[in-house]
Amino acid sequence: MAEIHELRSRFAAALSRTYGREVPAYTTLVEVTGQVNADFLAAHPDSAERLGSIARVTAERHGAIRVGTAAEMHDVAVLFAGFGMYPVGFYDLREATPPVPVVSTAFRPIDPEELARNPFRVFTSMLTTADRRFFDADLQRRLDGFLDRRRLFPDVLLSLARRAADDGGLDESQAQRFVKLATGVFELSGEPVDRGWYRELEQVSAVAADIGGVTSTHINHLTPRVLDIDDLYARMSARGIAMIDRIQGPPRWDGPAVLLRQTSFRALAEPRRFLDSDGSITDGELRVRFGEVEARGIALTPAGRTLYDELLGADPFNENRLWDKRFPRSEDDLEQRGMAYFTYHDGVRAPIVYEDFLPKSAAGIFRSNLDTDTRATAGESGVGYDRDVLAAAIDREVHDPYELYRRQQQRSGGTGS
Ligand code: OOG
Ligand code: NI
Repeated sequence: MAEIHELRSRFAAALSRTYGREVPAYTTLVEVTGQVNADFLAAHPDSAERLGSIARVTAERHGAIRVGTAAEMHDVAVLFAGFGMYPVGFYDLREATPPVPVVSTAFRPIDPEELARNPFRVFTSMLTTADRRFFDADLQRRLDGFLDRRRLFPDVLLSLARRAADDGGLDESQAQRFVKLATGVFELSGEPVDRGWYRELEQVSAVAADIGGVTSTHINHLTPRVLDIDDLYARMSARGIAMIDRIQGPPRWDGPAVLLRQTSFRALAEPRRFLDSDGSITDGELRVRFGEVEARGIALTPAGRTLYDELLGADPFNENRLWDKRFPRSEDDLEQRGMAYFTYHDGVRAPIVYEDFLPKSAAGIFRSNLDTDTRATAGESGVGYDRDVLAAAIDREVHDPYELYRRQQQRSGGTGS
């Protein structure tokens, strides 16, 4: 039998192969990431693996997908449970600047042993079609109708996922089928795109068009993990790949790596076929899929996170100075101020790696890859898309990331903050 973690590893690897075929710049990114990691490991043999073994880091990816309805989100939850990935965290990107009309969660393993085996995670966003600040009643009705008519996930795929989740794995032939079908649903479809409909949605939001303008879904980026993101940024730029203008997340400094630093390159124009109103099919292109890379640091407690958010919200020109002055300069400081999570096996303190995402960075990543920002009209959101609504839609618990880190710390003999 192929156990769940084996299914997850194969799924991540299969998506990586497919994405590399479809988006050649991704292959370059993975190559350069591998070189940076090898050099970093050679230069820092004692510390490079403190936040995860090199085997884990080399295989580590996160993907991002976007769906249109609560029913689709429910199917996503069924599918990912078959790979041992569960919803963690609630991100409301409508509150970002500029706003994106989605709410999101991340599907990922939640047990430390499972994370160590393969931490594959997928940032999953759901379109908020009932939010009147973005969609008027007429557009919502047509959009919901379009979304209700499509099926993203075949029944056979969902039943294989249920079986894997129930039995803790699948026999070899079913495992192969499961991974193949699951990878297939996230490939870019060759179906012609209805030009008028796509353009209408694009007027509201490019993300709305990407989600509701087509009859399928796709992975829109797949992100490798790098040990030195500043080095990676420089090497990619030297190869002539234009990265976005900054690294999202905490600034570069010589103190402890915390949370998550990410950067990306712009979506590439890819050939697509379009269906025009007169019934003719023509060639064109769309920019939807991009490249991203990330470096992970220590998970912060709510107190640490509050300080992070405060410093990040401050004057950007002062960010580095403020950070140097106010952020804990060492793991000892972080621990003393109760600002980060650690394990304490056999009296040895080790940092717990941050396994989640950052809403401000996510908004920056969304934005860096769009030609136009979305404008929300004034007014009430109309419908409460909150964590409980999401949990009800997918009929499972949306885990609180802090709770998971705290539990891990406590189980190792720490007190938990
Ligand atoms: C998701 C953007 C967020 C990240 O790493 O913060 C994200 C999307 O583009 O759908 O992936
Ligand atoms: Ni991402």
